[in-house]
Amino acid sequence: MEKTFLMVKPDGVKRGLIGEIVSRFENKGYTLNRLKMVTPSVEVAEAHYAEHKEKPFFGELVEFLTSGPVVAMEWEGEDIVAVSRLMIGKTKPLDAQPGTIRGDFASTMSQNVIHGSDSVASAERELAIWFAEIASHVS
Ligand code: RTP
Ligand code: MG
Repeated sequence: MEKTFLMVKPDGVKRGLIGEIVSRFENKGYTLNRLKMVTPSVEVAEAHYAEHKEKPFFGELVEFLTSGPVVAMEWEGEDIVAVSRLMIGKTKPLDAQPGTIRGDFASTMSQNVIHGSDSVASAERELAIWFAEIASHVS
């Protein structure tokens, strides 16, 4: 069965949205396999967002992700990578439809409550970063 990596970002944790977000995926029928609450290290945050290393907003991205606890999760279900991205909604607030998590709870591009892997390959890479044994001594 397909797996994905979902994460409640620091703003989502601070705003008390963990239960709301977990409920949406539970209600959808997906299975929560693993969950941990951690304040990410700079090393883990940089590895997670490695694809954006050259972007002008990379520094802010890492600073934001390391600003407080996040809830890192492995979820499983049919076509979960693509469907969870639909449930999360688009990155730009103007494009995030009401009914999606970002559409309902996020009003800025930088603080958008939740991360979801964008492909099966990204999911494998991210789950290895956040849940492999090596992560336990870098996070
Ligand atoms: P995420 O990886 O966090 O789930 O978000 P995403 O796939 O929807 O968006 P992505 O393109 O991967 O960008 C990662 C995060 O970087 C911030 N961003 N800022 N200023 C900008 O142009 C810009 N573009 C992206 C967003 O906070 C986005 O979640
Ligand atoms: Mg992304």
